[in-house]
Amino acid sequence: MIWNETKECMDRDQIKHMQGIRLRKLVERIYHNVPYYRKKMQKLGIEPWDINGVEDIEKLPFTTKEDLRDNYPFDLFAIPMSEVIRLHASSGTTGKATVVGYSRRDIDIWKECVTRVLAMAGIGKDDKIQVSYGYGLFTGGLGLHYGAENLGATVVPMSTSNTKKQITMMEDFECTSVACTPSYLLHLIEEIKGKGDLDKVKLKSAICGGEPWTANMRDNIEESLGIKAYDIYGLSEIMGPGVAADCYYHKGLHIYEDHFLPEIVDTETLKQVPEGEQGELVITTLTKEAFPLIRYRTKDLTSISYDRCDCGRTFARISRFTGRSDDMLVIRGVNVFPSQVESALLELGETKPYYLIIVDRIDNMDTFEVWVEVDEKFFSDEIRELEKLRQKIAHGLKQALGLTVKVKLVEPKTIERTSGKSTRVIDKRVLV
Ligand code: DLL
Repeated sequence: MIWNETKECMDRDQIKHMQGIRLRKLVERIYHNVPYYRKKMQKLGIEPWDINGVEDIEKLPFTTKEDLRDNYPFDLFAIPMSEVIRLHASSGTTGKATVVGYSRRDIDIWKECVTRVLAMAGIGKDDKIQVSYGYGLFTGGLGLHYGAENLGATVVPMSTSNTKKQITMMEDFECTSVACTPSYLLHLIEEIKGKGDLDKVKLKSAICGGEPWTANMRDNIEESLGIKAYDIYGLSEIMGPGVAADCYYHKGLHIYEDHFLPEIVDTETLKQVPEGEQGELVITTLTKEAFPLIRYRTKDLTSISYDRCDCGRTFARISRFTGRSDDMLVIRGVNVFPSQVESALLELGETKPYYLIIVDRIDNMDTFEVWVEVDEKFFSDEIRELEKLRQKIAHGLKQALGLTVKVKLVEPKTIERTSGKSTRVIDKRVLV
């Protein structure tokens, strides 16, 4: 079913024209309502009327996660707080979270985008969708939830964790779709297979995203369950899930260009690269009211194609992501920057400035271990003292990252010193 053919199948000239009008309005709005953007534009000598269409986008400055941190929590909001009806947040590069606000219209547009994604995956009113993304400040749970309700499907709001209960609900309620990270779905599949209960699962589709995954992981999911697994992309800074998603043909993710203007730029020169070439995805939010972003550097690496898809949709498609241009890790759907670990350790004290993060994937679940060097005296003290310190650090890291962390305390000079850039992370997950 194509839910919104008129919007998703416009011809390219129409799309460009509409984006131009929306971009002009956006620039005017942020110039007048967000002092930070106004100053940035004035510094570059740009006035709102210099932006007449999408071809002028490169005149505008980029926005980065650091800009969001510098304006924490609300200084980039473009409407009064009385008009903001929801806040979400995700990890910042250090202690401070990235905060996002939504007006009522922003929430409606978000709902519509997710509804399109689900409709594109063939989900309708007769389906029951189990939402196993986290509910709360993370955008996954509520994003999928409202989109599915808007479509008229029956939502089972499971959120994360409690695998046994997840499986019971999936089987007893005869859910026909599930929305969760691909690695968690693989974990669920292993558990269900282990019980010999695969025939009790009535799924027809899965909506997977929130973390990088490979074509092999998708094949594994599709073949194990005999379903279609769709890729959904998004980031909280821009909106949440539903910025882009793939269709039945799995030939790239359609980006909702009526709301998001994509560019692919070279990570060194920051100039746009030609269609089909790899670079960093940069997004301008064309319609957002509360928290508009111009040229936001997502750090996600991909390429773009403007050809009409086999499904008939004309919105540009971005290819499966090949990685990130920064050091952000996605652990069980949670974003973690090594710098967050560093600042949490610094705050706790009692450790040396040497740590090593070891990431692995065991039984399709990500594991996150941190080795921390501590003073020799802890090793000569009673073992109880060492264990107390280990627990304190594990607790502190859990608070800071929102993630269970296995901590190993090691003696000074255990962690390899290098003359160049030190290796803070060993990621053993081979995404195959
Ligand atoms: O992960 C929003 C989301 C929730 C998307 C549920 C899809 C499903 P953040 O926590 O801000 O938001 O993390 C965003 O996760 O910049 C990518 O690096 C990564 N990511 C998200 N979806 C995909 C995907 C949500 N389909 C960051 N493929 C992004 C690869 C993805 N990476």
